[in-house]
Amino acid sequence: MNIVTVPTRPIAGQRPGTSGLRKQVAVFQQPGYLENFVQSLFDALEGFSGATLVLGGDGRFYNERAIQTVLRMAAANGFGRVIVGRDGILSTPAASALIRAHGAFGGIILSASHNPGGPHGDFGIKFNTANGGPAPEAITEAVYRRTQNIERYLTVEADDVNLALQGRARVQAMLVEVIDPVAEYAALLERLFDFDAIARLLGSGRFRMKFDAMHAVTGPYARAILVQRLGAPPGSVMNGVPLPDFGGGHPDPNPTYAAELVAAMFADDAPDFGAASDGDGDRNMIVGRRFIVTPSDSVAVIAANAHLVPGYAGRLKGVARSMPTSAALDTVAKALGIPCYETPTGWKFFGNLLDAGRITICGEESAGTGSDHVREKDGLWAVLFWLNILAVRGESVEAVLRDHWARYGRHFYSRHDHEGIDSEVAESLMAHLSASLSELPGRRIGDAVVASADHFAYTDPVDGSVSSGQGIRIGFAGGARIVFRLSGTGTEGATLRVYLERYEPDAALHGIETQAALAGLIAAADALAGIRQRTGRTQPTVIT
Ligand code: VG1
Ligand code: CO
Repeated sequence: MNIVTVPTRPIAGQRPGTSGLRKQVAVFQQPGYLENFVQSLFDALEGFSGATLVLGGDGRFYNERAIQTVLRMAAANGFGRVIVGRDGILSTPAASALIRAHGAFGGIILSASHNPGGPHGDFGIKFNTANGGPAPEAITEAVYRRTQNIERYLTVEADDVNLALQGRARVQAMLVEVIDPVAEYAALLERLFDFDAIARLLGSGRFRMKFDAMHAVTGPYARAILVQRLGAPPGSVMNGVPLPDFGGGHPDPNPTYAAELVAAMFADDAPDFGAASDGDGDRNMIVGRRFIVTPSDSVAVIAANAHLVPGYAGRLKGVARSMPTSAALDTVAKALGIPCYETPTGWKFFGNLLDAGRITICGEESAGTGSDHVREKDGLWAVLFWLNILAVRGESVEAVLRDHWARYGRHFYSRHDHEGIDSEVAESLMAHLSASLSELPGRRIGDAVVASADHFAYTDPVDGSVSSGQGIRIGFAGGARIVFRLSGTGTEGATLRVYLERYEPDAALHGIETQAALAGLIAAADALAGIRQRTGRTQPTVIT
């Protein structure tokens, strides 16, 4: 093989965040930017000579160019085979499934997930290990260290691989298999859910659904599974054609950015069930008729109803949620008598628990839900889980939620995002809050008394690794809490996330509107952190 060694120099700022390295497209287009990161990744890894790599992305602008670059570099660095999705497409959960099914060394997923795409949008790259899950911090930090002293990258001279053509190709000695991005993933989901029951529901004429693919990666997956396999009418999938700029939208499934779906679900002739996924297909939003399901509630409902779903009946070993996710899941775990783990934000922290067989289902408040079937959160998996529950119970989404609250109590929950604030302002807000923590316990804020205030740190129960500085938690007497974090996925300025939660056992009070139910906490968050005064913002950019 003719390996070309290209001299290069370190480029600052290549530290992966919550989920891979995300930057504006223009940054990734700088000569050597992608190459430096990919070579640093390969330099930080060992034992892949002759091994298999899974490769694909969410179809955003620059996806195909980046894939061709990675293919040449994988060949030069000694991979034996790359499995790549046709047209360079692989959703994040589908990539995870392929890595596991093919015994791959790992996978490279090209995505900035929910961040906007297009020439003026964002691009991203992340590495998943042989278990199919996002690389743990030990690896991402080693990659980052390598980016700081890299001097060369390796590539080969070779023509582009025709990604439109399913089948085998070669990049010098390395085999490239271009595969259907949907087939194996769809077959995996079919083994978990009662497809016959769901097909009966969708074909009954008494149940209508809308799935919003937001012009992102799930379009082809949703058409193949919901329409072709389960018989939903073709109009059930909206925005189903992946576009390099996601149609100019923000492929983040929440009431603000999936406004089109929400409008349809609140219309007079609203369907019974609505759902949406994000850029790379790992998130989900669940909506009933005129009823939005909070992701924290969704994972709790999924766990509480898992006995109704063939792939999960009688086999919940434990559950886990990220720290800012509401404790609705904990309440279900307690009732089921199974452990509930609390991890930092980001799916990589669930990997060890899943691998060790300690948990079966896990979720995050940011619309991520998943299980041990892969090692990523999985948008369509959550949609099928809900459809399976509805098919068995024969009730509306709202009825399922009201029954859940009546049984377990309601965790009023909301996240307020302040996007695009000045980084220094955000850092100083967090620093001031941090400096005040030791004086807070015992203090009265509005009509609540602070019971605890700390930085969340996590010790992985499986490998003992410690992750500190994972968000500031303020707990109040009575159990309400506020969490403050800065986002680790944005590319411009900073995003302050404020997470608000209050438990209400009294069913007579479950109908209160969420923001009204949390008004006291919202005011307390501002009093504690000085959000308005420091950022000049009077309203959050996004409320979920
Ligand atoms: C956000 C979410 C987090 C999620 C991460 C990646 O991170 O809060 O829960 O795991 O995005 O999801 P942050 O650091 O911005 O809060 V995805 O679908 O963007 O890969
Ligand atoms: Co995503």
